[in-house]
Amino acid sequence: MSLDAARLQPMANAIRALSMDAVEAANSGHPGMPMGMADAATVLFTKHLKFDPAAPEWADRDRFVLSAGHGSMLIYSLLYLTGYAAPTIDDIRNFRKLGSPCAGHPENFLLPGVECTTGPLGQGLAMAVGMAMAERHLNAVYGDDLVDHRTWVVAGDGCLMEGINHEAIGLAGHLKLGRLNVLWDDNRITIDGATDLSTSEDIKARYIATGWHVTECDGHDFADIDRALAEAKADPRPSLIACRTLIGKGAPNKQGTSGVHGAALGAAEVVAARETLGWAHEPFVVPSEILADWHSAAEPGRAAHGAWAGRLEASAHKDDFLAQMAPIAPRVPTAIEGYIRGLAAAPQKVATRKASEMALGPLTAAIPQLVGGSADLTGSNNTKTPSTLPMTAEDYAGRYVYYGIREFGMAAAMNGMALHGGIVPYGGTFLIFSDYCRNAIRLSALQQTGVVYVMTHDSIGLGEDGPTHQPVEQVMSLRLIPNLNVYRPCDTIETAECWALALSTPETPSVLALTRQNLPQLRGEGDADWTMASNACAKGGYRLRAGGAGRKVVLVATGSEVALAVECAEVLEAQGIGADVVSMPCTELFDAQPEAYKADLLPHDALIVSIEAGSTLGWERYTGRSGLNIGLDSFGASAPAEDLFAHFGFTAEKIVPQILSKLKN
Ligand SMILES: Cc1ncc(C[n+]2csc(CCOP(=O)(O)OP(=O)(O)O)c2C)c(N)n1
Ligand SMILES: [Mg+2]
Repeated sequence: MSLDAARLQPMANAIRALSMDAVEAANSGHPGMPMGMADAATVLFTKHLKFDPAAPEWADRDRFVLSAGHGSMLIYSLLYLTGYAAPTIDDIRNFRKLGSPCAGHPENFLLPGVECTTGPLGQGLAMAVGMAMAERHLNAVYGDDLVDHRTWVVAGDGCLMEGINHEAIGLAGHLKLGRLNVLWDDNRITIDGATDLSTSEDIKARYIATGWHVTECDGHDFADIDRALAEAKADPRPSLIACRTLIGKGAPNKQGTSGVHGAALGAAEVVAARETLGWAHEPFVVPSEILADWHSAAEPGRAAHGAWAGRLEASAHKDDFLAQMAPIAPRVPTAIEGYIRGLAAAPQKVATRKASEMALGPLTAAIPQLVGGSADLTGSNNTKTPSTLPMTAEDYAGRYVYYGIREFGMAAAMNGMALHGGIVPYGGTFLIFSDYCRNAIRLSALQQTGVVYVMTHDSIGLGEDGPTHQPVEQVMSLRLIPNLNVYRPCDTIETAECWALALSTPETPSVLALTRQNLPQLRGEGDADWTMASNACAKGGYRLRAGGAGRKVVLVATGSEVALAVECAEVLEAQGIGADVVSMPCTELFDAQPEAYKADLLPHDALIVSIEAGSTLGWERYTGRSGLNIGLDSFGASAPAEDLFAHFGFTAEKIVPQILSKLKN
């Protein structure tokens, strides 16, 4: 399509009209950003973005990330205008209403073409970094014929001001992700007013300092925008394109002010905007010749898709490529079976972080989609295996990312890789710093990605580093996040079982909470012929040891406290008190079991005792109000782990008397 402004301007104004009308109808939403970025987006979609509306999942499409997610009407307008099956004009009419895929902020699970869920400022751009990493990795493995696309981002002042932006662009600059191009909506307005209320930063200098190429353009001059985007594409570095824009452009009395950021324009201003824009059409009506121009913008992408399909058909790597893009769950059982059977034959007393590394050995060897990493704690998280060589700017084929001390950036990048497809990312840090990643973990869950978080040093059991490093509330608080499986395995076999489960739930992310300290192997009996079907952790909780006759007590424990529960049970049994031990590596999976299974494990006629070296809040749902909850509801302390467990009451000598006294009452 030519850069004829007479043709492009009505196309851009269609975005403006749809955006202001949808926000008006909902009486809620953000018209300013889509109206301000309509011209830049029109040049991007008509001249640069590689996309095929008929195939939103096409592997070699360019990725478009609307990091400034509040401007959701921008992407809804673009998807409708270019001819995606959804949203329909009725969906747009119902913007922000129950049942419409045009939600307040773009949701990847509601609309094909929305690559990721955005709205939490800064994370869209940080996920785009992960998408660009995935592209370079798959390109290195499969070559230009099959993988050769760009990642485009529209980000606002807010995305660039967030702390995660520093982590994300540092990683992108270091990895020289030249196919990542960020259009910055440089409108110098945020909610509170002009940006000079809160910042004096030289953003361009910061990007240059992190290894980025920076250019700028008049965000309302089609030729200038096109020039800047072409320059960004040509530069081997990731690019920031500062698009100088007027927020709410076209609304004559409100443009350029924060008043247009997040509220309907109002009937009078909508009339005035129609006049200013020369848009005489009814709300939600786009004249057919403008729609036809928009549809023709998709032609080059359609042709590119056809050519790509031909290359795939002819490629010697076709089968491998399709396997790379397919779900990995079917590969997991055979990858792990032999290893677990070996553990049954030769038990090992190791930390579960070490057990995780041991499980990752055969898993990463058999499953090329696994790309690991750590936020500068590789030797502590035990995340690297011989199969995962470093991914670097010189060799993107590597499968291990040195994320640096960028926990939030790592988590967001992993979301981006998972959403890109072809990669199943896992990454490590200390469990205590899960809080640094927390909103990205939440987005893993909301976006239904299979990211795996390897969170080691999971309790006071880490010892001397003290309370700043000792998780207390983290395990329980992560359990609060919907669609997130939190695993706390108790030994080598459970750790491998939990890994196998984590890699078998492509739409549910997982956290593995792992110990620093060694733990005895409790499993093995009955595991000589282990198969995925006999994976005991799959039910979330299971009876590890059955008590003797006259069972009066059920001890429910996780991770490092399961061995302690076994010890307590032995003391009770010696006194003639039957005590079961239930290992509960994943409460989420347990909660999903049939009532009869749960009632059999946690019967009403027994005293239920939970033991977990962390917050007790929440354990009542398993122990009942008359049960006993052994845990830690204060900060830890700095000392050797054994001393801490004794000090905080995690010994059979301290726990058994409490059980006996409860039984008497
Ligand atoms: C992490 C986060 N903090 C706060 C918000 C609330 N919020 C939404 S938009 C916005 C201002 C963003 O300013 P800018 O990116 O410049 O957008 P513009 O006003 O230019 O459209 C804020 C604070 C959010 N969505 N995410
Ligand atoms: Mg702004």
